[in-house]
Amino acid sequence: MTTPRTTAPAATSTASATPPPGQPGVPNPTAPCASTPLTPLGQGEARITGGFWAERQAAVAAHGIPLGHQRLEDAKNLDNLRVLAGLREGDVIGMDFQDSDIYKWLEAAAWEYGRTGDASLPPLIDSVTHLLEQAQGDDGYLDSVVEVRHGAENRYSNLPWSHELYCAGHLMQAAVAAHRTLRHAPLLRVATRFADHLVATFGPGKLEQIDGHPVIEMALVELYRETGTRAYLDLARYFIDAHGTGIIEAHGKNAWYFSDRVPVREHTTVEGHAVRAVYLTAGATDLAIEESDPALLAHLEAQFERMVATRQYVSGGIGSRWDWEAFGDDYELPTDRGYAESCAAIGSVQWAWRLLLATGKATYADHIEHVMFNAVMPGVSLAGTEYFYVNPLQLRTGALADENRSPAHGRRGWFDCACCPPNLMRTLASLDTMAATGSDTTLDLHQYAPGSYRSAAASITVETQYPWDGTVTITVEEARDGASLRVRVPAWAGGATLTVDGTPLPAVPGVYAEARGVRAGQVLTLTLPFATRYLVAHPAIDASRGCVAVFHGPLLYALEAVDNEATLEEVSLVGGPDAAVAAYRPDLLVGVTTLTLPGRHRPAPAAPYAEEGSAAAARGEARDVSLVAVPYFAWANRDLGAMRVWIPREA
Ligand code: FUB
Ligand code: ZN
Repeated sequence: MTTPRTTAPAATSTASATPPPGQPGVPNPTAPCASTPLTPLGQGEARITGGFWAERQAAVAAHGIPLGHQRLEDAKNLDNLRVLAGLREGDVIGMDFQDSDIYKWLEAAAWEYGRTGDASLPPLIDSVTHLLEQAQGDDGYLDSVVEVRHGAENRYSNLPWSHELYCAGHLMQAAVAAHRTLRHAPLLRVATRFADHLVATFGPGKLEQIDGHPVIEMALVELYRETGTRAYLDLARYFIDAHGTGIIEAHGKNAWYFSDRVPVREHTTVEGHAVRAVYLTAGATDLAIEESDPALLAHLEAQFERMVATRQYVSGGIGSRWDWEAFGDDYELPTDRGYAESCAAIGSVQWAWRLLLATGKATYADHIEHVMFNAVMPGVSLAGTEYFYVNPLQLRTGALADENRSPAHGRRGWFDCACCPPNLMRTLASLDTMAATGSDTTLDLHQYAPGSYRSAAASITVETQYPWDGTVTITVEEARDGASLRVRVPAWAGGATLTVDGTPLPAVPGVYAEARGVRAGQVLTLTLPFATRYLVAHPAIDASRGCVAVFHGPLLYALEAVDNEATLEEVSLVGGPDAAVAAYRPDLLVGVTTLTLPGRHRPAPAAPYAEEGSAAAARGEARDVSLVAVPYFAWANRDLGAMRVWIPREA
């Protein structure tokens, strides 16, 4: 046994059985310098207490988070820290960014504690923190893989790939979460010691380098918000503006992949590795917020709009290329070989959340809803125990599971590269605070989930069966004089209505409906028509041509082989969406609305290619079939077989 690196006393949190009330969620723009029309609520102020999201959160909390800790032991992530701390002999194991899985899990545990007060979590957070304290260098540096595998002399020598600042960023995000929910000083100290080391090391006239994987930018801004240390914000600005200046290229690496081809303030689109790209733009949005920079903000809004218009799947997934886990060209959105990494969808939500806070525009809350339901949630099983890394929109009959991440395996308990599972955990555990925002005069409801939401102006309770039904009932519990309640009306919800104690108010899709001067005891009823909708793709998205994607309310639907006896490659839809029959099935997939759609099965010809109009090109005899579709997020929770989102459409 080697000598322990430090003899730091065991970390102890000040955890009590219940979290401190009203601790801010993520992120928490500061006042007065932050320029946001919307202000986040704390975790105690925004509480999802039931319904769809609470059930998904509960599954991950009951199974995913405890199992996640075990996986960190099984995959040797924690042993890596023990080796670095001198508590264990041997080498480190795994990816360069192996420490980041620990930090994302820590962040999930911290938010989960803030959400529920689960008393089993603080001791785990304490023990991991103590290990971090023991592993951290005297100068604040902390990275098990670099220190042990490559040697301390090689710190920051391979920043495009080493992920040292990426790991630091996730550490900081975990520390901010634990400080907000647990007042956890020891973990915050580990993070600020590392941050102080980075401030001393990087920047103009110092080491003028960037990490190949952003996240440090968002993290430093959040650490600045939590501690008030201005140097962290300054360093975030340095890293953001250093992108696109040729630093990565000078290492002989591909600037496109690393979001380093064009400066953030000049880029007109997103490109390269998808998670990297949107983590960087999310961090830049944080900077625009903190520095009240309308030019940067407008630029980022345009970039976001372009991403959504040209490089996003109908599910909201992004990053279509398996090669390099990257964005493709405009409209390059294959359905069966789509990549759409779970982490990339999470990054898209993080970016949209910051744009929502910065602009107050309902389109960003719409985006969060859409991506959470249809691109993030497919990433985790209904049991909360298994995960998809890759989220294509089609799995072919007989698909071969050719590698670790292949969706043809079905969801998996963990991955060699385990970025997605703990990312999904932290996203669900912190979701409550994205549901509403508020101020002295308003309370804004962005997402519909049963719960209680409280700003300085008003407090409300919400009841709803959403996303299975479009009625949202809001009871005003308390309200200051003149308080306004603003409720998002989704852009897809044509015909939506809002009443206050039965009196109608304007409810225009795509903006917030506002009830002014609400009083305690009033009941607002938002009604969103849940008609089935068929969406067609832009003609340049070749893979989806001639097909429709089926939506019902906010949810994207998919056909699965397990529900349909006809071969999915040979079916088509006939008739319009009005013919769809929706039925809530409490017994199926922990309760979902299924859609029965009129369709047709036509056996395919044997020849792969045949002259147009020839007998060889003719298909077999058509027969009418009823196609059963389930929400896409719930696919692959039963017998794994073929699945498709885009369905050919016959006139
Ligand atoms: O590089 C760290 C993470 O691993 C990325 O965000 C994921 O795409 C995966 O490559
Ligand atoms: Zn991932």
